[in-house]
Amino acid sequence: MFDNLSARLEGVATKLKRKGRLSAADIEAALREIRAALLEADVNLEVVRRFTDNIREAAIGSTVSRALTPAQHIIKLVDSELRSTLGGDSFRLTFASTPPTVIMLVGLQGSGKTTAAGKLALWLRRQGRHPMLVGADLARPAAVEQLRILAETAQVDFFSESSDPVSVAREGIARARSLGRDVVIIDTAGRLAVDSELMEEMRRIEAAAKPSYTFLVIDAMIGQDALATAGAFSEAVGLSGTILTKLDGDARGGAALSVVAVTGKKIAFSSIGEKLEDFDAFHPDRMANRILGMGDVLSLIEKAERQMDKHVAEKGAQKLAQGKFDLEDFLEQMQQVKRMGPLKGIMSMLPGVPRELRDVDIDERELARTEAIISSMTREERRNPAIIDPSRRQRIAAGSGSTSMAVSNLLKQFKEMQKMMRQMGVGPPSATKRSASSRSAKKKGKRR
Ligand SMILES: Nc1nc2c(ncn2[C@@H]2O[C@H](COP(=O)(O)OP(=O)(O)O)[C@@H](O)[C@H]2O)c(=O)[nH]1
Ligand SMILES: [Mg+2]
Repeated sequence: MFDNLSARLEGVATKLKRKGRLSAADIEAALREIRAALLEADVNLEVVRRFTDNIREAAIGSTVSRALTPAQHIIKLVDSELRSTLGGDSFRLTFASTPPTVIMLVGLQGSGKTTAAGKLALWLRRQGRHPMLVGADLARPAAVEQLRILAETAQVDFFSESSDPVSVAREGIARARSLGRDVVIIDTAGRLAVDSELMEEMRRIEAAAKPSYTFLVIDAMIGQDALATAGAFSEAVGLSGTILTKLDGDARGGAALSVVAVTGKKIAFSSIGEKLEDFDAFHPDRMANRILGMGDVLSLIEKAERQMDKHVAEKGAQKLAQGKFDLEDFLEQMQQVKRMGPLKGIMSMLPGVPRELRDVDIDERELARTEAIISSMTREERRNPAIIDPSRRQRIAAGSGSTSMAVSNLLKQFKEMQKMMRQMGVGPPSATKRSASSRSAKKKGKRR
């Protein structure tokens, strides 16, 4: 899900990054592309309109932080708009002071209610709770059996009986209380469409069970029409939030992005597969980051904004862009980065870092050695590493308590890094200015 939307938003970001300053026309062009991307993903029209309006307003009304490039600034605005479209802050489940906490699941047939009931039970059990599943979908005998099997797999208690849905709910809660179970999850019957009989049954169960939470289960694969139908539930019962299922599907994601606007409620949980474990609390910020496809680069931007000395960061970025970034800047930036906390945390936030690398411990001692070597260089050597000949290398090695080999390795790595950064076009001002100045820097380097 969201693959296409992600790719298109990433495209917008890439285009923006190539520009230094953003004109009003640049912003409008980006907004048009964002709008097209959202519409193509089948996002509700009204949601799309609000989305782009908010970004426009924020882009015009705010001053760009010195630590961010204009492109980063827009990306940050898109991210925060995605996040608020997805509900803003995460939903928080709290438990009744006198157990059991009663949770009722409602929704259209096939939306994934019964499966979600089983998943939620397992999720709660893993949080140290003792849930009981109650099967109040008596429309089909198979539904009760489906839930009983899920309860068995999740290793939680189960209750149902062949009476009527209201007394099953009431009896189930009484049973849970007597067994000392602290959460009751009631699975109810769905229909293919909202009908008055179904709504009436839901209301009667609600009146009898007095649930602390009523969640509307919504299949993220459904289209806008079906979503509006599902939204009708929010008027019939006192909805607490929604559970979004089938996020693993290949739908365009429009329903997922419209659900908060349509129901007026937060997404509490999401389900991303058929297995019982494929279920978790929903976090709008993480989902927004995922859609933007930038790892947690936004948290990195924020962290950088909070903790980096903005002036130093900006100076570094500028020199980088001009192709004048030298070892002295490197040392300065390294010390900045170190102030930001354990390297491991920073690594894990960088985009494109493979998951398996994120958990690797970074050798902070190695970093200290690097710092020592650069510190043993003269200012001149740092600014122009080309002058470091074997005798200087030996002096630096002795001064930093390392070896001549280590010094030349570091210089080699630094050269590689410079090359890589130039290729990636890291850093602000305009693209034309950058290539012009890096060309002249290269020429100067040759003359020396
Ligand atoms: N791929 C996938 N399938 C799901 C998910 N949740 C439910 N399903 C499937 O959707 C179908 C309907 O689910 P069910 O719980 O019976 O829906 P109900 O009618 O609302 O109770 C079943 O085949 C489930 O296995 C999910 O997150 N991902
Ligand atoms: Mg069911």
